Amino acid sequence: MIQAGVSGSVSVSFRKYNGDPANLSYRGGSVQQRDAFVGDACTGEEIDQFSIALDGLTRSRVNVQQRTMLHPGYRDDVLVAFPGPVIYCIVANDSTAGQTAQSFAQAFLVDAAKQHMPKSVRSAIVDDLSDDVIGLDAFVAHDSLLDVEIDNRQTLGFDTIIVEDAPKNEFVVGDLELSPGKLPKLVKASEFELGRVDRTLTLGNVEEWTLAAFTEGHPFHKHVNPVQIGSSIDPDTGIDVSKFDSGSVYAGLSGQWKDTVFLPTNLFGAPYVVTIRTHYRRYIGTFVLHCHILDHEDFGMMQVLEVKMPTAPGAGGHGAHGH
Ligand SMILES: [Cu+2]
Repeated sequence: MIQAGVSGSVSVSFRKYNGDPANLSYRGGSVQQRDAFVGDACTGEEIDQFSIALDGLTRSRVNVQQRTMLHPGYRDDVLVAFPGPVIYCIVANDSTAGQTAQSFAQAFLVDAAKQHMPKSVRSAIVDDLSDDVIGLDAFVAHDSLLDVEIDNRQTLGFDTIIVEDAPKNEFVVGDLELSPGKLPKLVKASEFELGRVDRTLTLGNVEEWTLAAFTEGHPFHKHVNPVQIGSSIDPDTGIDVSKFDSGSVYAGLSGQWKDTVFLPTNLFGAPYVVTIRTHYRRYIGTFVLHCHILDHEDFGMMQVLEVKMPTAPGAGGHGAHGH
């Protein structure tokens, strides 16, 4: 499933259709009318979805989810086992959790590995898939950065600033001022400017970035090298919601690779503090990061980055990361 970035976030679930099949023809109408239709007819339990990849990057293990959260720019590859040949609804909202079909998804993946994997790796892959958590480690394209020494840190914040009597609001990107025990503050914020390089990076470096969105959530999207999610701290509870057992819609993201990461806020616009790591592996030159809500990007929520050789003027040195 792909959310291209031209509407808001959606959470997708699959439920059995229990209404009259004669009522299935397309019906336009208000959101309330559609919600009423779904509430009357799509009353089956939510079916488990087994997520194997995020933004096309394989997860380290399968994540079992009843809802797939698709923020602008997100892609999620899921396996779904429909329990029987009846009509199902694809529903974009919240509901109660459904029953588990884990054994079906697991058996499907194990069978596929037995048939298609080369002999030299087959038994290791089958063992990993047969584990309770359905491990996919052999398919993860990048070595984890979470335990390696980092060369540099960056901070980044997104905010929408309402400007009275102006033709448009300001869509800014800046740095964060971080102080222990306090929420981050957005500093040095500005809109995109053609010809300006906002960050100079060094080839070979591993960096940790601390990210936050203010006022409302924004999906952070960086080109070229993917990012590995470290943590995402809820401003109200201090809990890392990216851990597998957090019970949150953000559960299971820690340690996974993506190129679009949603930066949530709480109801009052206070930011979750998200950390990611990234490695400038091969590419030298300029590229961009931006909010993946495309209207925000077009209105200025974008920065230009440049990766330079470690020996180039203005590069930060280091750059000999040996892994
Ligand atoms: Cu945005």
